[in-house]
Amino acid sequence: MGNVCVKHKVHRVSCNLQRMQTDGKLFVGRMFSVQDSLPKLPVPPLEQTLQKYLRSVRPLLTDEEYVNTQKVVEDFKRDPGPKLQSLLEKRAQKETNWLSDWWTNTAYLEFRQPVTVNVSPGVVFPKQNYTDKEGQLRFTAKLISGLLDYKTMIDKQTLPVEKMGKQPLCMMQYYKILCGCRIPGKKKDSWVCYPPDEANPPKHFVVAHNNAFFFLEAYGSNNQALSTDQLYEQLKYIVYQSKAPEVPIGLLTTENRNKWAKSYELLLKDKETKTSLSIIQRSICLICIDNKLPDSAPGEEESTAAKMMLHGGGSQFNSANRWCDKTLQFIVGKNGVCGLNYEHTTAEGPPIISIVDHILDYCGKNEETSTPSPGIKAPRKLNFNLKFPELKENIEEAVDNIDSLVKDVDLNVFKFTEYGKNFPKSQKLSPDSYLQMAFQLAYYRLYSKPCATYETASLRQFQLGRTDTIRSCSMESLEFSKGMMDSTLSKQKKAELLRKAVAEHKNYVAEAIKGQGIDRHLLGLKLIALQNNMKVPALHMDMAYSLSSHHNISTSQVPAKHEACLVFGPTVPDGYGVCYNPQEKQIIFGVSAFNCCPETESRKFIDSIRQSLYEMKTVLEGSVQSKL
Ligand code: COA
Ligand code: HC5
Repeated sequence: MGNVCVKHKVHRVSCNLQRMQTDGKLFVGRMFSVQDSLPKLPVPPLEQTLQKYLRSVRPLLTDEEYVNTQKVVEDFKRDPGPKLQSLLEKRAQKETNWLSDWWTNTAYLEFRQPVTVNVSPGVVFPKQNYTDKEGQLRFTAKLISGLLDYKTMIDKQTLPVEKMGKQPLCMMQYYKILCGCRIPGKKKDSWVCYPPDEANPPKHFVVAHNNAFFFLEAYGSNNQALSTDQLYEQLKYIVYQSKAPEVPIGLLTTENRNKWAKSYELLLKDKETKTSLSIIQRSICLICIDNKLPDSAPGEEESTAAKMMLHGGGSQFNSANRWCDKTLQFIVGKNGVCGLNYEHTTAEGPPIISIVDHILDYCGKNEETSTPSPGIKAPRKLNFNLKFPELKENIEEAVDNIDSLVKDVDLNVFKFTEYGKNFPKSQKLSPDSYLQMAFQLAYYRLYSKPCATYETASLRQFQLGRTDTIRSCSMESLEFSKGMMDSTLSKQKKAELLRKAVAEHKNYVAEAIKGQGIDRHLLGLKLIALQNNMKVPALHMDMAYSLSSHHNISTSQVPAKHEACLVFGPTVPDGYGVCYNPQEKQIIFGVSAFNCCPETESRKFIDSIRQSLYEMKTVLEGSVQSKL
């Protein structure tokens, strides 16, 4: 296996992730067996990015605007483009990944709005069949056992290396999910991570119930995980110890980050409170046992559940029963409603979903295999002393703010059951590109214009890779959308336009996942200018750049084995957030918008997506595929 050693700097910790001692032998886990041989993220050629950029903005601009942007790009190509490109290439030679730290800062740590709704996605699990408190706690205990089972594979690095096609993927995100936490800062947040091979890795959970937080040890005296029955007894004890709702201190974590940072600083002044905060940060994850669930109209149960996962329903429901800085919060609600919320700084959706799929498989098995662990201790309630009157005021303000945010979120879940990935596959079309074209058509039908659209592209083929943007709106998608709305066109012609638009999108995807996308490259060129005390280039100040970065549709495909529904908020006030889980015979969508924007409405967009999916199938079935 060789002497493989990856050093990766995180903000406060550096971890030697490859070497660990297992049963007295030096062990290089198979999870990281190819880590060192993964390619480094390339810096794409400047000329290529600029050409692609011009193509991508074309459908969003008038002729006159486009001519102007062409000139801006030409100027940039002469100066300062080449200089910035060469500086960026130098950075890329030095760093394991020229983008990853910049991305963590720009996309996450410097972002000042609340992580709730704006950053942290929610996942709804398939409904479980418990109906009372005992069932809720028994399911929670089993969920924890399933999680610990998965955690062993992370800790021992025995998880198989994930692949995309034949390409192995970077597994580093898995190492950060069950040991990390975001920390608020006044201008910029930071995060901590206590990975398994560092001293004192996390061995406890924090359980939230009735807005109180409890320290729950996961392992007994000989490092053996508590059995499911033992966990159940511990959870029962926690519930018994927290019969009445506590001061909703968790709401502070749903606040604007600067505000939360001010409160956090005050909290740290008290020694006991500081210890409580550290216990939360150093935990494996949060387990939220929720109490209340708002009534849902018939057919709305899944959307209500999705709101519970995204924001907790407001101060009257479960929003305070959370610690939103924590990377992972499993949420077990009443009547079988469960799922999770995760803070996005350290990981993308797929590793999270891999854990979810494992837990749901584990919970689906009836037999109880775990044996009791000796030497377990009773859970301990964490104390928070709100010494400063300002803290109480800040909590009151947080109540108002979360309630306004909750009111503003317009969220609906949509299960399209007519067909799934199977249909586009049968038409020899990429299901993902096909769905992206359905979004383009859905938007065009409602607004008679195209819009900048974001789709996540995975960069995990590269060391420490995160994401790039797939600009799904293209001239081809616009031609397709217009064509579909034109009653004079034949099905044959419409199908051709669809195939062309899908091909264009698929090509963009193929390039983006190879590190030849344009958005992160353009971001890099801007950040390297700033780092070298140069001004922001005119290209980045041009209206085409801001317009094409104002994503009225922000999307992400996150496939899951189980019937999970995934949701996140829009990234602009007048936009839609669309997360989709395409399964073989159905597609599950979570669609969000903001109520404060009169032009957007999640139901309206869902109806339009549904219509697009029907119409696209009809035109494909009513046409003959060209042999060319
Ligand atoms: N004909 C028939 N089948 C086809 C096809 C075609 N022309 N093109 C693709 N398919 C098949 C694929 O083989 C695949 O088969 P499978 O279901 O057996 O796996 C399936 O259709 C899906 O392929 P496709 O729809 O093209 O998508 P993809 O799996 O390649 O994913 C992205 C595309 C962009 C979603 C993916 O590359 C990516 O980057 N994902 C990252 C998402 C992410 O990280 N999200 C979370 C962010 S937090
Ligand atoms: C549970 C899965 C949620 C998916 C979250 C996701 O896709 O986040 C995107 C991350 C990225 O870098 O593209 C961001 N987005 C929500 C704005 C699409």
